[in-house]
Amino acid sequence: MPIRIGLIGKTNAGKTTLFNSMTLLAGEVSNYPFTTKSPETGVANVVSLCVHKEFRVQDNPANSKCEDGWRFIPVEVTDLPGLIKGAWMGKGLGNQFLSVAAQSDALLHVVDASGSVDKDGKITEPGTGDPIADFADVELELVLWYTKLFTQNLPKISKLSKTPGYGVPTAVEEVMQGIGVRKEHAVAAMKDAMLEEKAFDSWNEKEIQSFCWSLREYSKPTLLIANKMDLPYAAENFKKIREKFKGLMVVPTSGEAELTLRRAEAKGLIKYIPGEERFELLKPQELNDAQRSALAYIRRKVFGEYLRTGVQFALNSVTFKLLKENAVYPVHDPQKLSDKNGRVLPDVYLLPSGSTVEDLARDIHSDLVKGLLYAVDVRTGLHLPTNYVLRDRDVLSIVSTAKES
Ligand SMILES: Nc1nc2c(ncn2[C@@H]2O[C@H](COP(=O)(O)OP(=O)(O)OP(=O)(O)O)[C@@H](O)[C@H]2O)c(=O)[nH]1
Ligand SMILES: [Mg+2]
Repeated sequence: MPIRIGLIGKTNAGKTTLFNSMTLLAGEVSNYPFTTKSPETGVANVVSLCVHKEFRVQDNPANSKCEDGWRFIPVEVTDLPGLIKGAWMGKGLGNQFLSVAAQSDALLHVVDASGSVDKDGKITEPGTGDPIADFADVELELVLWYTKLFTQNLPKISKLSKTPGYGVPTAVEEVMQGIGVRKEHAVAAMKDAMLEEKAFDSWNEKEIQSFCWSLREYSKPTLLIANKMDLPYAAENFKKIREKFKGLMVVPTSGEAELTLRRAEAKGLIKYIPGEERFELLKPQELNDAQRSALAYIRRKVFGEYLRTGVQFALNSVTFKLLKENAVYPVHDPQKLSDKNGRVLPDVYLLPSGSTVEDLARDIHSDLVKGLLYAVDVRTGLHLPTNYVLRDRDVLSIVSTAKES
C-alpha cells in the first residue's frame, strides 16, 4: 500500500493549491472560506536519487519514473476541507474529516505564513492574521478528537488491558490501530504523561488529555508547511513560527508558484524538475503576457529568496525524514538488474526503516514470502538472510522457492 499523506489546516491556507501542484489535479481553489467540501485523494511523487547511474545502466521504470537521474516514486495525498473550531464535536462534518486525517501515515499541516487569513477564515491584507494561533487552533481540534475517541473507548481499553498478556499499551493499540496508533506510541505517551505506574482506571481527565496529546504526536508525524512565502510578511512570520515550534520540521513553500511551474511544464512551455532550484524557458515565443510575468515573478520572488518553491522538499522530508522510509529496488536477475521481462530496475518500493528482506518480499507478493530463502545484494553479490534490515537504495534480488508472479 502506498504511503498516505494528509493535508490539514485552516481554511484558505492553500491546501488545495498545494494538492493541485503535487498531483496536477484540478481541485477547486478560491479565496472564499471553506471551498473544499469533502476529502479528495490523488497521486504525488517523492524524489530519490536513482541507482541507475551508479550501476551504469539505462533503466526502464515501471512503477515509478526516472528523470535526469531522479526517481519519482508515487505516494497518496489527500486534500481535506479546512478545519473549524468545534470540528472535534462534529461541527462542519468535523468527525468525517478528522477520521480521514487520522488514517493518513503522516500529515502536512499548512498555515498561511503571510498572515492574510483572518480569524473567520476570510482573506485580508497580509500581516494581519496570526499563523501561530491558526496552527495551534487546528492542532487542538485534532487532539480533542483523539481524546474524544479515547474517552469513548475507556471501558473497552480497560477490559482488554486486563486480559492475560495484554496491558494498557497493547489494549490501546488494539482499539486505536485504525488511526495508526501502535503499542510503542502508547508506551511513550504513558511515559510522557507519567502514567506508567498509575492504574488505568484511576487516570483523571487531565492525565487522559496529556496522554492523548502525546499519543497524537507520536502516532502521526507532522510537518508544518509555512505557505504563501511569496507574499509580504511571510518571511517575518516564518522566523517566528520556526522559533515557536522548535521540535517540528517547518518547510517554507509557495504552493501557487509550484502550481504555475508544474502546469507550465505539463504544457511543454518550460523544463522544470520538481525540487530543482531552477527552470528553463523552452518556448518563450509561445508565452502570453500573463504567463511571462508570472514566471518572472517566480524567478524573482521565489527562487531569488528561498531557492525553491518548497513543495517537493516538503513531500521528500515527510517521507524520508519523518516517516524514515527507504527506497529499495527489487530485481529478478542480479546480473542484468532486470525483471522477468527484461526491464532494467523496473520498480522501487518504499519501506519504513527497520523493514527486512521478508517485509519486502511480502510487499511484492504474498506468495514470494512463503518459500523465501534469502536475497542477493546486487552491489556485493552477498547472500542476505530474510531478517536482513534494508537500507536506503538497496538493490536486491529475492530468492524464493515460490513462483514469483
Ligand atoms: N500568494 C499566494 N496565494 C496562495 C498560495 N496558495 C494559495 N493561495 C491562495 O489562497 C487562497 C486559498 O487557496 P486554497 O488552495 O483554496 O486554500 P484551502 O486551504 O484549500 O482552503 P479551503 O478549501 O477553504 O480549506 C486562493 O485564493 C489561492 O489562490 C501561495 O502560495 N501564494
Ligand atoms: Mg481547499
